[in-house]
Amino acid sequence: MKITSARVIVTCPGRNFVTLKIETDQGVHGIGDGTLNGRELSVVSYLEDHVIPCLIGMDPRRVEDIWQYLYRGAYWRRGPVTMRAIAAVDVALWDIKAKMAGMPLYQLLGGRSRDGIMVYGHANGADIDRTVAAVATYIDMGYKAIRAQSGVPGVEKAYGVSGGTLHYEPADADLPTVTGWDTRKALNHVPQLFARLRDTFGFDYHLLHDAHHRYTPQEAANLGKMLEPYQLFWLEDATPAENQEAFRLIRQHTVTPLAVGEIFNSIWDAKDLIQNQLIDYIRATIVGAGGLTHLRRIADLAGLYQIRTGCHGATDLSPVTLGTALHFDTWVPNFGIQEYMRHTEETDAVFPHDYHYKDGYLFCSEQPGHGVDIDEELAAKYPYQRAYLPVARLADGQLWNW
Ligand code: GCO
Ligand code: MG
Repeated sequence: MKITSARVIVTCPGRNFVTLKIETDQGVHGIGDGTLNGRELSVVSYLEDHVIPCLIGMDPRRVEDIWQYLYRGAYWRRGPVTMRAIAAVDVALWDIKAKMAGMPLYQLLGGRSRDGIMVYGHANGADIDRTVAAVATYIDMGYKAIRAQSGVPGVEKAYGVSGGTLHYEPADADLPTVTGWDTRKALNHVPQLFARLRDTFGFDYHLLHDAHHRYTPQEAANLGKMLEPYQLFWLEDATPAENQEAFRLIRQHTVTPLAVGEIFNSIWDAKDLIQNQLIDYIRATIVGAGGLTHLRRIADLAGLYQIRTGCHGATDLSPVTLGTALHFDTWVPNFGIQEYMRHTEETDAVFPHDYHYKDGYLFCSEQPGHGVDIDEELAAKYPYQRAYLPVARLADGQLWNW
């Protein structure tokens, strides 16, 4: 069996997606996602200029060997661009393998471990009242777990607050929007938000919060401690994790569960955090961390330490990644939760799929493969549009972590 062609399709049905389509001499094709929010065309070039020429003629059934070839064979290891390109190939190859086997992908991973995938949705509002109302909407829709963010008084465009309710898209302009940040004000505000939420909705729902890398370890420890009475499911990205040791300080001061890893691209980004039990949930996902082949290694390492998965699932991860993550989630023994930010109708139409939401859970496709395809004709109607994530600045103008 041979790979006869591989093509990159860039489409922007409201936001940009980079999709790889691999075709074979047996008429079976596979689809992979390589989207890197705000830096999409770098992955396109990496795939077209450096990966696809090597793939033609290869045996698509050798998923592991091709992964090693693209990782070790490049000499230059890791990084968001390389690992997304590898992920796109890896997922397309798993798709082909599962289609050849006539099985939904989770069967090849080891079969079903659970009936449905518990997801969390994003409730946000310009102030606490509006966030409370947004959480109520999610509860009405059956969600068991909800991430809550709210505008911080005195902070211009605080992280995580959007205009709409169900669809939130941070990459909102063709040059980075400038947003504000003030740690002191946020530390006053966030505990008040969760006090109100628990007061209003009780303790039966899981509540999550994303700190989006804004705090120092000491400030994050303080926040975690203040949030303890409200029993969060997790506090996410409490501090940047380039220095994995930073989480030790947070850990020593609070029992609020910690999640990190949406920007990780390899097991090496997570190794110390996992082995020292400094986190509770690992957020790496398929497209970010080198595909299914690599993500399952991260999950297996995490499982040794009772650390559970919590795959990143923002809108910049295409339906191909979400659909594939649902197979991973259906199988992985140490599953925790899956993030679910709904795609727009336009996006869903470009990527036909049959995974579906019901009552707080997502259910993966039962079709052979991962179950997500691309409608190329429709995709061609939405040409690439440059869009960047915002930056954050403090009141004095200094750049901060967005
Ligand atoms: C999340 C995230 C995202 C990211 C986005 C960047 O927890 O879902 O933090 O919303 O900001 O994926 O591209
Ligand atoms: Mg996040």
